[in-house]
Amino acid sequence: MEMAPRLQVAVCVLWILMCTAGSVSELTYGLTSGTNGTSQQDSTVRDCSDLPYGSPSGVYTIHPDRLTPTSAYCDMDDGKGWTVFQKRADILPRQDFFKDWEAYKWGLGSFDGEFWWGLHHLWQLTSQLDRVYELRVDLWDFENQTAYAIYQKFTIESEDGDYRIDFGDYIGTAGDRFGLTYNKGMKFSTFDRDNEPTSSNCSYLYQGAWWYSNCVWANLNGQYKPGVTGLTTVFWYDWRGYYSLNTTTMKIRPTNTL
Ligand SMILES: [Ca+2]
Repeated sequence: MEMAPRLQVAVCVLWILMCTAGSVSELTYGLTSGTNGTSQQDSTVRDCSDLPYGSPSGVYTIHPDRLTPTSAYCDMDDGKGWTVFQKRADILPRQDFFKDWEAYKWGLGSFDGEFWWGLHHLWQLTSQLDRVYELRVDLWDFENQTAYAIYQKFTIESEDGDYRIDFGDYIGTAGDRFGLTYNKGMKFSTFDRDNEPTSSNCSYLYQGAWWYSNCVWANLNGQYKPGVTGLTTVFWYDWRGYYSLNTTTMKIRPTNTL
């Protein structure tokens, strides 16, 4: 009998924790958080690099504008605190990436599987005056080969600028004869928001969403089609041509913190 009130308190505390975690994941506009829940952080945590050293990789609540709690997947494996904004992987159920502007603005998918974090959050982070970000792209094929591309000074403009992309020097093994540099300075386009200069619709042609120009040599939000070679797949042309890749990630971290 003595245990009953304590048990009741424990259940209530657990219930409150579960409800809190639930409301956090609802703030992510279609993105669902990991099964391990979201780790709440205070507003000084703007991106994943602000997490305490030794924190495990996972989903955290960060504050890209120093105010708004936002769930993000943090890759802490190398201790540098990368904020991951794109992931494709051989995970079921398959996530549809052929989505509209609002989906790419606010995010799509699941932190447990494939996801796009959201252009709004990327703009919030990369427009901070006191932080300069580097972008790292990692690629895997189905033959256990991997390649990467790193770009310095990665920024995204606001929605008024259609999330125009800019970045500096490339280093890496994926190749950038075309790579992402082909699309440098371009606005983001989805099938319902054609912001690229061609007379056609690159998003429809390549079945994805990207900073298309005329049109693209790296289509990481394309259709996930293992074993297929073609324009609509998830490809990085300079590395494997139009081969549909196994896994891709895109992530950022500040290289200077004032
Ligand atoms: Ca067009």
